[in-house]
Amino acid sequence: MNPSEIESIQNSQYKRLNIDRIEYGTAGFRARSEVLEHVFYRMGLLAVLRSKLKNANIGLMITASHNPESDNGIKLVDPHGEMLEISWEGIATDLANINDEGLISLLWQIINDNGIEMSMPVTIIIGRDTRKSSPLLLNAAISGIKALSGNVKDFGIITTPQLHYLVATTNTNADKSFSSLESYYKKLGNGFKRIRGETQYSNKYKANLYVDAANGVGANALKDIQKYIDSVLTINVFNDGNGELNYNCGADFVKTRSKLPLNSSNKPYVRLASIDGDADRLVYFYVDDQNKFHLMDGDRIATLAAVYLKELLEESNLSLKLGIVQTAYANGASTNYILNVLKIPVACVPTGVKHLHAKATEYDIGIYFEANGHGTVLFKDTAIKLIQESLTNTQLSTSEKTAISKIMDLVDMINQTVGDAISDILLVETILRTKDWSIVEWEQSYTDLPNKLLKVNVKDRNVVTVTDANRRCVTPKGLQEKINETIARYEKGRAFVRSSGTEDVIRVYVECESPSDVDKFALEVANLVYNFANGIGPRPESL
Ligand code: 16G
Ligand code: ZN
Repeated sequence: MNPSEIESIQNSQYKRLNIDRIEYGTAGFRARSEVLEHVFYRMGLLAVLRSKLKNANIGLMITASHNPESDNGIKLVDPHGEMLEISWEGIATDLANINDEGLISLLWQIINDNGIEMSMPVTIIIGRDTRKSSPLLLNAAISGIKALSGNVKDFGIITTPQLHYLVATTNTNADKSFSSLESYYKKLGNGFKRIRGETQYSNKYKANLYVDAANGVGANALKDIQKYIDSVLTINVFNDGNGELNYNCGADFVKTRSKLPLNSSNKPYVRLASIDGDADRLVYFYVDDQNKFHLMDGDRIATLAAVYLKELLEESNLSLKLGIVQTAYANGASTNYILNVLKIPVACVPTGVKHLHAKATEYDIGIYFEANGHGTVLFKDTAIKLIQESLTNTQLSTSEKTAISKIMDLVDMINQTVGDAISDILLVETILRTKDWSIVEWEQSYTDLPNKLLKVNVKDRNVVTVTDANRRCVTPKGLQEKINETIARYEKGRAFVRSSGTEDVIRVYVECESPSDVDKFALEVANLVYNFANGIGPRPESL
């Protein structure tokens, strides 16, 4: 850092507020927006250091996803569009919490520990969701970037997956020019139109989708993608910004409450979808003629994609290994279906996109989804090369060629940097149309086991530590044994507990065969957590 940079940081208006320690959690910092200005300033500083270290553009996304409008958050995006490397999460946390007097020396420490070459010019790519607090916080981040002489490329209001895409593609553009949103829409939209080919659908599939955009940034993106997909699919957007962000709507609301969002049609069998506030999660749903709600969550999207890719791989005769990555929250029935019916390998990893993404890169084609609707499909570079080469192979049969070119269209249509609700909608719609399935046929592939998710308030959520992809509790001592005894009393019982990475609570998940047992099962496990982990507030006695 040169003297004028140091002076600028020392004189900055963004002084640390006297707040509790704040952590770079599962998906960056998230808190009430009014306490975050100094954190954003410091993340501006950190993004410049990371960018210099990597000699590449780094992204900053300003969003608190499905949290209430009053919250905000920030996360760093690494050069290939992936989440910030885990070893830097601690650095980000330290930098956010250090008092103002220690700031310069901590910056020096980061620079020296990592051997960062400070003279290199860098640019930080920024995006933000629609929150009202974002412009002010954006200024704080820009101020941090400029204090260390970084350049800013501000894409304004965009979805989180768009920011990931822009960072990744900008860093791979041969001339280092900035990618555009137009290139994103064209890539997705063209893949979607091409793959359609001459497929005729007539009966069950209707090319008409209703999407709840959580009153967030996804509403713009859905309206924009419509321009690139012509009338192949009509997307009717509701909760498109006239109401409050994420309030009684959006993918998280629909998944956790298992009910229709505000302003939703309740016409039987109409295919509906919800995305979240920054458009990286997607769930589908419908109501039947008894007005019963049916949810098609991330597990369903993963299995649908797996069915399709498996068929295409068989038709193409390409020898590529397909695998699926889930978390412990995946419904046991979905895992069973993948292993025993589809006969595709499944891996289970801890919650959080970075874990799923990393594991999925191990397969030639890796499908990953969290039950909450975040996920995508990854194609290894070597797999893409093989697909491209096969397209020019004159020995192949017509059906092999058709299948291979469809896989290539999928590569275009799918945002591989991170789960992307817009791209995932195109994927789901492609498959339903190809199979001429209504949402009911989609649901018929397997029956979910009844399940329940509860929260328990405790004095210190860090007392609960877990291992084995969140499935086994290490501390408090004795808790896991008691949970095991409880599980043993329920047919097909499965339960696990873990501390949330985004809220100050312990989460409890249970599933079992009998719908009438699941509430009791959940309460028993929640009470064990309450007792072993110094529960506070009301005891979990009723749901
Ligand atoms: C964040 C994660 C999501 C995870 C959730 C768990 C990203 C981009 N998002 O939203 O993957 O499922 O946190 O929250 O990583 P929890 O720890 O509060 O249950
Ligand atoms: Zn989100």
